[in-house]
Amino acid sequence: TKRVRGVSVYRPFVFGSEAQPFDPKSRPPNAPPDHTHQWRVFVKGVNGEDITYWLRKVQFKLHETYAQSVRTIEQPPFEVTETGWGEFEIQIKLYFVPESTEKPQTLWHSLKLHPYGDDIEGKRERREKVVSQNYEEVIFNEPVEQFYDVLTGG
Ligand code: SLL
Repeated sequence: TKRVRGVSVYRPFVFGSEAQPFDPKSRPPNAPPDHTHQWRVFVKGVNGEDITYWLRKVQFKLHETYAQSVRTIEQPPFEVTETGWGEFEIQIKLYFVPESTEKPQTLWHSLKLHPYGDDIEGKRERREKVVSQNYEEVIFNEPVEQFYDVLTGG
């Protein structure tokens, strides 16, 4: 398969996490007693854009304190919702559509559970959602022709 020489194609996406302390009056019934937060880690398109034309699946590797710490998500939404007590680094592996012939790319996200900045106490009391997300671009350098067509809608 031929590559498109001298061309790089950039595709934007967003990845990150959202976390919220349990409501003391209604903890999730199945949450272990030491868990304090519900959280979600995700990979998604910018403004809800469908990115499945280049992203095939996402593998999230959680802390080894989690049962089945490797979670593979094969269709959108590419996300994992969990409960827990601690912050840790999540390994996120992006797998591209087969016609791309691209190797998976790995990124890391620091799961944030706790608010920071001004008014930490107030934020805690209001159980404010803690959002930590990044805009990122995947770069496909000299994509194979069949994938270049997919990427550019040709
Ligand atoms: C810490 N280095 O000590 C981190 C580890 C681990 C978080 C955080 C619960 C897992 C379970 C959980 O929140 N693990 O279901 O037991 O802060």
